[in-house]
Amino acid sequence: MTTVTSRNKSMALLCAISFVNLSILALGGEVKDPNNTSTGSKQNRIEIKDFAFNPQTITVKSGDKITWVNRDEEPHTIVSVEKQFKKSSALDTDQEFIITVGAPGTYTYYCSVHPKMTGTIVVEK
Ligand SMILES: [Cu+2]
Repeated sequence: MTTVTSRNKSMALLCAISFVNLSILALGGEVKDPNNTSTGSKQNRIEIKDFAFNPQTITVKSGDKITWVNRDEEPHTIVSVEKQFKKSSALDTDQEFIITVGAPGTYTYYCSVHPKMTGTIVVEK
């Protein structure tokens, strides 16, 4: 009887371990998802660091997404000169702002808190 009980305990432990492993795998999948967009468009990321947009000029295709992430301790905004997209709110540290680009063309944007910070978006067909 004792053998059966300990075997049951081992099985229960194995199940628990498998469950934990599955949870980790599921989490890993979620983290990877933003880099593997279902549309097949590549990830276009602009980092805001030391009061500059990096890269300052980005070339994307119409329909692509662009993500800005603020790596500064200061708040920054993203404002389109040509009103290509709606102005972002003030981004806190590590906060992101995402747009989907539309018509082809060359667009400029700046940070309304620090207007000397500018960037260019080139949208190809
Ligand atoms: Cu700024």
